[in-house]
Amino acid sequence: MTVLLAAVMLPGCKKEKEENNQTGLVLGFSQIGSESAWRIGNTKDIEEQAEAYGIGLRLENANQKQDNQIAAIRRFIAYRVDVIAFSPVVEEGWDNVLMEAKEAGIPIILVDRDINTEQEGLTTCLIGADFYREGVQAAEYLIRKADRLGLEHVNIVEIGGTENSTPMRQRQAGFMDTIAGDSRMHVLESIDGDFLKSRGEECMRYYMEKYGEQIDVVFSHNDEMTIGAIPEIEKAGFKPGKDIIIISIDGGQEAINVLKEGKINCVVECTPKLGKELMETALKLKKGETVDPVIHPVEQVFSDEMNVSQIGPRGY
Ligand code: GYE
Repeated sequence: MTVLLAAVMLPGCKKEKEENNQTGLVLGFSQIGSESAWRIGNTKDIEEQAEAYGIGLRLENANQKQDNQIAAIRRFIAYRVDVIAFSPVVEEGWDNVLMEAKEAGIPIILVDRDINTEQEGLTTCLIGADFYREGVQAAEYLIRKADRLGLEHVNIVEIGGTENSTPMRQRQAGFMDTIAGDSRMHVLESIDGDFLKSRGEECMRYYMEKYGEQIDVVFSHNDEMTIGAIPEIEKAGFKPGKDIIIISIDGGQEAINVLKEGKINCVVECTPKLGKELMETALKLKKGETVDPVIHPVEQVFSDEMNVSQIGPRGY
């Protein structure tokens, strides 16, 4: 009965969302998927802000597949939305579909992640975090922590985000560039954990079996993978946050709770709240105004260097 009702009601709800456009603007948005609390928070924020701004939103979830995103962008073109936005799962492979949008005269906004194209001028701007800086901040925390503990040799294992994605590439580059100047730091291995909790778990199990007590630090590119990794450290008989330094990125509520328990040492914030900037930018583009090519949100670092009990509710 419930399923039937949902099936009957869903298309109606979608239409309502698109028709809620007091501004006369329809925005097509292709989201990557629902792989993390970050992503779910990002989708929710974009839906809420579209509603608040009176912008009609046509949102499609690509279930982590680039092909689905390309198909969604083609549907947005056919539907003749005013502006197209998307969070590209990987950086390469967008030239053709973006040329089609350009020929149709529809401006493109990149949300969250960047792309690499052969042709220039296919997109108007990028609204997303400075991932390189997040990697630098993670490494700077580690250097301070090693100083405080008086460590002379630091073995690091890395659990990386989706291969060929901007946050994976930039977080790794920022981190590696920063530790390169510190002769105590040694990276034992880096593996792609695809930003998924299940992969974080698998990677950590492998690391514990292969390196065991040699591991001093886990640098994980997002909270989901960190939360997947922690029980594997415990199962192997070590205390996360004490025997092994745990560094994560995102700052969702679940990870902040674990930071408060002392099982994570540092979480670099990456905010999913990009909806407001997205709506403002889409409105400017509709009016034919120019927009800033890159918009980075302001972000902070949460760690055992501060009074963690005072960190307020995160909202994602
Ligand atoms: O860190 C991760 C998500 O692109 C910033 O994607 C985003 C990343 C985020 O799945 O949790």
